[in-house]
Amino acid sequence: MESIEFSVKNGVGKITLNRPDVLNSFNMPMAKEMITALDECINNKSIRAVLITGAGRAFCAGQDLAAAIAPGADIKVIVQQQYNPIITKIRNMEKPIVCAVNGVAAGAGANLAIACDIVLAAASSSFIQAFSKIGLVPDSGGTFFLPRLVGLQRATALMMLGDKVTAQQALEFGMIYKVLPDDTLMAEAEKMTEHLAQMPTKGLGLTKKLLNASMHNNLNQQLDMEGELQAAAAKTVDHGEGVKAFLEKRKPAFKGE
Ligand code: T3D
Repeated sequence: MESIEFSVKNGVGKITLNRPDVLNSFNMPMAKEMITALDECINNKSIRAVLITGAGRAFCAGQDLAAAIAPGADIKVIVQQQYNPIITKIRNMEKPIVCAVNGVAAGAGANLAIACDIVLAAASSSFIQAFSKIGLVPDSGGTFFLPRLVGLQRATALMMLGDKVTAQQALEFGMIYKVLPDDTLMAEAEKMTEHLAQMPTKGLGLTKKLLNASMHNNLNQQLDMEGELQAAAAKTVDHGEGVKAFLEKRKPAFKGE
């Protein structure tokens, strides 16, 4: 892979967007590599949690604007073949995904970050719904996730004005989970993702499935689904191990099964 780095260690699949000269903005080759890496995270049983971050001073500046206006470029194809599969794979992967936002996250980069399960941000990082500034509409699931995270009024203002949101503001708005000092972000993100990878990951995957469904289900549908997936969780090896370890007063050894 040339535009991303991908590694697997301690149960964690780590994806690093790696085009720092253009602030890790997406062109088609980078998107294709990211899709391949996400597929590996989905299919490889030894990967039990995923970490997404960026190389250099930015997280991701969204679409590579030079690539977007290159001869033959078709925006509909770009959205359908780059961003939609990435966001769908992130949401449908039944494994926890941590995003470590190491610098500016703009356009599709901002929406990629907030599609992840747990977002940690460096204190100096920022989020910009940059689309409106170049006459585009937000994509990459932004119009789905942002109003649900911060409310319709704030999402509308951020998406129309394209204002820069600091990491601290993003935390106060409910867009992200934690702000960390720049120099400890990566170590903390790796520690959290490795911890998640040792947890009962089948159950975490089912939790994610429930949270996805809660975006459109009514209460009765959600209660039914909770019953169904609780029954599935109760049949996992990890549930048996968790209860046994509790009763034996020892640390559980979860396998993600
Ligand atoms: O196909 C489609 O268009 C549909 C899909 C749309 C999805 C989208 O994401 S649309 C939104 C696209 N992104 C943007 O509009 C953001 C553009 N970038 C910026 O506004 C700024 O770069 C930032 C606010 C992110 C950071 O500003 P700053 O001052 O820290 O850095 P800079 O100097 O602007 O950028 C550094 C370099 O990265 C620079 O190149 P140079 O001068 O060193 O050779 C700059 O051109 C390059 N760069 C930054 N963003 C992009 C980019 N090159 C290509 N595409 C970019 N998006």
